Amino acid sequence: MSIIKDLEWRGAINQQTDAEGLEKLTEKKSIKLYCGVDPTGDSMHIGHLIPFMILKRFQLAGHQPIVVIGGATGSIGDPSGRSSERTLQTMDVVKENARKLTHQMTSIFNKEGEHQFEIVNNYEWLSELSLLDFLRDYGKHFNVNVMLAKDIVASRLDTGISFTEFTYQILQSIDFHYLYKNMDVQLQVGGADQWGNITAGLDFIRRMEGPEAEAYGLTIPLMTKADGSKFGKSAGNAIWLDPEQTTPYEFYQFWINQQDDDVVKFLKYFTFLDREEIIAIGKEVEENPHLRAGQKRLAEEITRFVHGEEALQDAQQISEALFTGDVSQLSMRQIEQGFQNMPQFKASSKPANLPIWLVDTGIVDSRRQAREFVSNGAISINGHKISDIDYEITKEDAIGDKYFIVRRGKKNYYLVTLTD
Ligand code: 383
Repeated sequence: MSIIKDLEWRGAINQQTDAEGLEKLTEKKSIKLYCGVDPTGDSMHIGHLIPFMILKRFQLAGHQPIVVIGGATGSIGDPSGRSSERTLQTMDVVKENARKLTHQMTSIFNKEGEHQFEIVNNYEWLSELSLLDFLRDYGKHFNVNVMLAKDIVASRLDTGISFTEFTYQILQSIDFHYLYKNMDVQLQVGGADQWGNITAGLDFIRRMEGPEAEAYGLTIPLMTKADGSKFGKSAGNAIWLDPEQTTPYEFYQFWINQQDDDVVKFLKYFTFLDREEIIAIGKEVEENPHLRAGQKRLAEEITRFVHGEEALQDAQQISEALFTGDVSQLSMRQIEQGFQNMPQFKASSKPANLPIWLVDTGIVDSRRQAREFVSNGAISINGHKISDIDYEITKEDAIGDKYFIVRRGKKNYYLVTLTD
């Protein structure tokens, strides 16, 4: 199957400038293609993954991906998909973000022993441009009427758009032309929001290099969910690729919690599993939805891809332990990760009567209630059920002399950290 047919099957194509031409070209030879990301933040989120995973798919089919980190464009800010003007960030912040994104991109897409993405920063060429060169060599080829008609700009005419953001499409066009001319790049890939910028670049390439210039654009649909809720958020927070901002455990859980209706679509977008396997998993999801085999496979594949095998194992062990209640085997590192966003309490290491300790830590409101929970067998400490209301809890019970994992009922977990 051709790479383009594979992308079509995955539902990953929104628009193409010349579908037939691109399919022919990619079947004929190994091409270079690119996608850009602006360092407007210090981490990518899962929405960014899709286009870069598509670059990876092209690479697996024998093509050569280039990533543009927008050190220059990011200092301006793309107006696409935004309803209001951005606040400029300092150049120092943009540079630091660019460094972090480059690092993130490298750790996900340039793993040892695999083919590498080439990563370039458009600050390299865009920062060299003088104002007069910009106006004479580039500005002259852009028609303001055409620029105004682009969705990105047209949608902002009511509320207003600065000259700076208005100019953004020219910068991205200069990139495409620069990469076409100097690095032989023939295709730009991006999300549906990038259509205006990508086609502006293609027009510019033809203007500079003649109508025969062979370059293409391809966009990917905006990700949607079957129930209409917004994709990529969990409890209102974005799912970041930076493990400090979204732990690999939370990341894994995000995928595990997806609905049956979305699983096949996400497997097509976010894994490199082939058609047969995805179809087989889809069947399994339909026949035995309660097993959640699709969600598990999705979470496993994508967590391994983004965070690596070790982080995946941690995430799986934490999930398993919290599900079964058998938390006694968790390592300190796993406890810290798994409980980061759960209720946390502190206690001194003095031995204490369990019901009283539960009240003193703040987990239970009253001694009467605490005694009830304990005698009913509702309380486990570090995976062991304790139903003796006279039980003395001591430092020796703590995991690593530091943590008590308290479980009340099936689902309520609390982490108690010893302060001394
Ligand atoms: C900069 C210079 C180029 C080509 C592209 C760019 C960045 C582009 C942009 N992209 C988004 C971003 O940076 O703003 N102008 O956050 C997102 N992308 C990709 C994809 C997406 C887009 O990085 O749809 C989601 O991830 O295109 O919003 O020469």
